[in-house]
Amino acid sequence: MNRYLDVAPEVQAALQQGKPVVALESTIISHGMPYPKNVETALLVEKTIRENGAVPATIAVIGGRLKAGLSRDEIEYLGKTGRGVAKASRRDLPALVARGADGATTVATTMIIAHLAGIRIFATGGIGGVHRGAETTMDISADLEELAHTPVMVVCAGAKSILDLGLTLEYLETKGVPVIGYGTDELPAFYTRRSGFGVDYRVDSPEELAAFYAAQRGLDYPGGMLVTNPIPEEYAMDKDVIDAAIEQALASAKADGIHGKETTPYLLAKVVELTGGESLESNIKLVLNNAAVAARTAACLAAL
Ligand code: PSU
Ligand code: MN
Repeated sequence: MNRYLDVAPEVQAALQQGKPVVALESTIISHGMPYPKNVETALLVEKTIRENGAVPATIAVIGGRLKAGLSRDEIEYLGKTGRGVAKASRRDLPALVARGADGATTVATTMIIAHLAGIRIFATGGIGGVHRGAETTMDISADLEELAHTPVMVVCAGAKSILDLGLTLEYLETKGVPVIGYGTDELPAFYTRRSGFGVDYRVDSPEELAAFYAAQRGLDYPGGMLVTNPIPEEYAMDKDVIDAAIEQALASAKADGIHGKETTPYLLAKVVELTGGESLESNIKLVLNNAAVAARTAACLAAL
């Protein structure tokens, strides 16, 4: 076991007994949603994982320790402190560990810690990707590079069109990351079920998702895979409403001179502000939907 890693006893026991475990990220708690909805959602996601037959392991860095599995108090602390907790991507881990600091883990960092703990499946809302205008800014999320190197399956609802979805798919193809549509041929765009871009493979059952993951491991090369699970129809947003909010958010990010690691949290918060909380409700519903698919897939994988 890694010297900086603490695995919660329940998670450790499940892993030792070959029982299903699902990792969850914490940037979505500290930077992705406002308090107290963020804490309520984090706890509800854990409950959904349990109801679907797996043990949840919410991941974060606390006091310089890499944590796989958090207590209620730790989740409450991350949610309440919000942006006061550093957003931690791959490059931030050495500094946080060396300084004994706290960090809310992005998709990339959650994958790293999940893998160190031996967790194979991870559920979230949306991943980072290639930003619009990346051909000049070079703003490409470390999440994509992590998917290329770390053998964890990430179940998400696609990516928001704050990103360039076409370039994001190109990048993933170059890096050898399979993009799977769960029950769809089309990449979902987070708040909406459709993006106009096709996925690499359509899979309709957790059993087959587990088979894809097992085959990737059997091929013995590094890297994970991305499962994109469309938001349930009844919670999807109107495309025109969300597109207008995203355009406006992008324009104000430019006007405010936002760049670097602040870009994604800024855009996410702006979209919520502009859509009057409707997008927050959709966000919560799609995360729960992803948690259920991830837990059922983890159960199938444990049975292989
Ligand atoms: N996209 C979302 N919600 C999120 C994030 C992205 O729709 O909460 C968070 C995730 O933690 C993701 C991170 O890993 O933002 C990506 O940040 P960046 O683009 O700076 O790599
Ligand atoms: Mn970036």
